[in-house]
Amino acid sequence: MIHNRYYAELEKYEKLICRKNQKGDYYNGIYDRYEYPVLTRDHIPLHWRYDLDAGSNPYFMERLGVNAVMNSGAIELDGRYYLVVRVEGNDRKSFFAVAESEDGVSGFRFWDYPVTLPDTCPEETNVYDMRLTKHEDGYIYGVFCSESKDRENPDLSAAVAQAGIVRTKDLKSWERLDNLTTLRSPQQRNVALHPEFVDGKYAFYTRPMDGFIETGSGGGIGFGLCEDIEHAVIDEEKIISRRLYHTLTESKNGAGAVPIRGSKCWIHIAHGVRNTAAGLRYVLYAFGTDLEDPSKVIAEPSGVFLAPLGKERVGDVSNVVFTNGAVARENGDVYIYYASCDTRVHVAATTVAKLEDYLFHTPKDPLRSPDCVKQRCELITRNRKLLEA
Ligand code: BGC
Ligand code: BMA
Repeated sequence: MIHNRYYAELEKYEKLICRKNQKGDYYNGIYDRYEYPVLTRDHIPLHWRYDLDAGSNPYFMERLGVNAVMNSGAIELDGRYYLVVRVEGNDRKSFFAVAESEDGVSGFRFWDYPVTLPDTCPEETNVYDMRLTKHEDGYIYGVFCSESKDRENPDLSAAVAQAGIVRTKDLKSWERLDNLTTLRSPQQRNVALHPEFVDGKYAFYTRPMDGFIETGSGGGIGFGLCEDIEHAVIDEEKIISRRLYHTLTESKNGAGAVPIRGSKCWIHIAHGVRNTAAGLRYVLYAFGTDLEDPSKVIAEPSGVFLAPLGKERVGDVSNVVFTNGAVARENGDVYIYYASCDTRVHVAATTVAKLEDYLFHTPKDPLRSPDCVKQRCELITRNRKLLEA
């Protein structure tokens, strides 16, 4: 028999899923933040967490709790929105699950079961942060981080991060391909596949790093080509978005959402990390690359695109926003799915036109305080003339 309490909890759950979302008060002209997160752990179906049977679960306890839902790949298929969500169980292991919505800003519901990835790497302990690419070869690719214990290092938290690759046509059956091999970088995280062939090859954004946490000599977001997606090997990784001293990318950076084809450039929304007394701070930044040569940066606005704000600032890993998925619709609307603090998923809405205006008309970072003051004074002077006219 189903436990009585189930029905009371189900009512709360349905109320949450059916809650309409709307744009919040925050304004910067660049994007609108929606008021409510689109996904939280409370969006996980009750029967994924509770044993509903009153006989075996007399107290109606969560038996397999979910700690957080975050960092989602995103895709639009036939006018509907799908997130491939990183779900983190109470046991700290992550897995993927598909959530679907009609309008992309509310009503996200998980499918019947989480994604079962082909289990091809016995040493793999954890998987997370899938980027979904609708590739021109006709497949949808998922590139994610595959993490294993570093057996050669006695430190218990020493690990190895690799880029796992799967493909699908329907988000239901997934074929696992070989992990990406980068000949010059021992570890990889935050890898994304470009949606189009470049010089007839598959193009990846990589993030070379020496160790598991520290990128070390890894200079930033890399770009590399490979011939065979089923056994992907990249030799040279060209650094396209470099880490820089005293900017938001000083400690690390990495590709975020798969780049969006605009009318002037490929639009990249990436993350940058700096170290602080309060730990690592993750923010989003943006840049644009050449439509013909996506490894060539042609727009580099200064500073933060999106940083954790208000309630977004607190969670399991505080002071973090992270994106690995956005949807660009044919009409130019863009939905950026970002997680805050490894805890929940939000959406910000904008358009391709706004993003390109932002990319090409936001001043560049002059990199030194005196030049930054000069830059700001110029703006103030121009505006004062207008205000006084
Ligand atoms: C966590 C990731 C994190 C990475 C580096 C992994 O074990 O699951 O969320 O980004 O460590 O800190
Ligand atoms: C990692 C990322 C994310 C996470 C972030 C903050 O490096 O890959 O999984 O959101 O750290 O913990």
